[in-house]
Amino acid sequence: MGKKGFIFDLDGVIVDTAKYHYLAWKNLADELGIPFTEEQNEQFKGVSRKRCLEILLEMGGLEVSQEQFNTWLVEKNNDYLEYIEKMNASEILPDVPKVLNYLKQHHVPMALGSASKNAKPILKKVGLIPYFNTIVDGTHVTKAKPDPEVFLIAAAELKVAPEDCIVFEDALAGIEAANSAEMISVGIGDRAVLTEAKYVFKDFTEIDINFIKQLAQL
Ligand code: B16
Ligand code: MG
Repeated sequence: MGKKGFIFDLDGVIVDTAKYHYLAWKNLADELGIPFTEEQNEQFKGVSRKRCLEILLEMGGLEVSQEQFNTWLVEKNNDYLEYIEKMNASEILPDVPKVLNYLKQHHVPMALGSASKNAKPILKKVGLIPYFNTIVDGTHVTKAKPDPEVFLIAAAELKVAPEDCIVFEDALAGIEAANSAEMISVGIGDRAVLTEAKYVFKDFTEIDINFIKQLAQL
């Protein structure tokens, strides 16, 4: 076994942008007369923007032209961008810096592996860019989670073998992606949802630094 690498999902792991995605999708859903609850928003976690809109339209039983589809995609994203414009370091989820700082101090390579095309501006807003050796996001991948592409690119860029990578994910699709890349999956969220994760924690406050030390084999 070689050097270890850590890969972090963004939304739901490092920051809670899911609430802003929800508000922006809700605005569009209201406009289209499609009922949309926070529960339904669960299906949108870890899923690409395009796929989210397809799901929303399926929920409403709507079929639309490519042009209309693209207009709504832009509308949703512009709305979302207004929410993230106001983000700052206070939105980093509790105890995430504890883990990032520990790994940084021990020179463990770290990557971001997110489906979001807005990952870089969000990391900039919250001041976490310097922690990551590489940022692999929705602008780099052709296949969405549960396809392992995003994590495999991250591992290659970290120059760490996939089986030596540890992935932190809040979405089931992301856990599946990590598992099919033969990485160690750590679920952040509900044990009942993240059934396939090797380990599950409610959030980072439940993670003991000794656990990280062991995973990193320090
Ligand atoms: P954007 P993650 C994902 O981020 C979100 O969980 C998902 O809800 C969103 O639709 C997707 O990013 C695309 O985001 O519209 O910003 O490109 O969890 O993979 O960090
Ligand atoms: Mg996520």
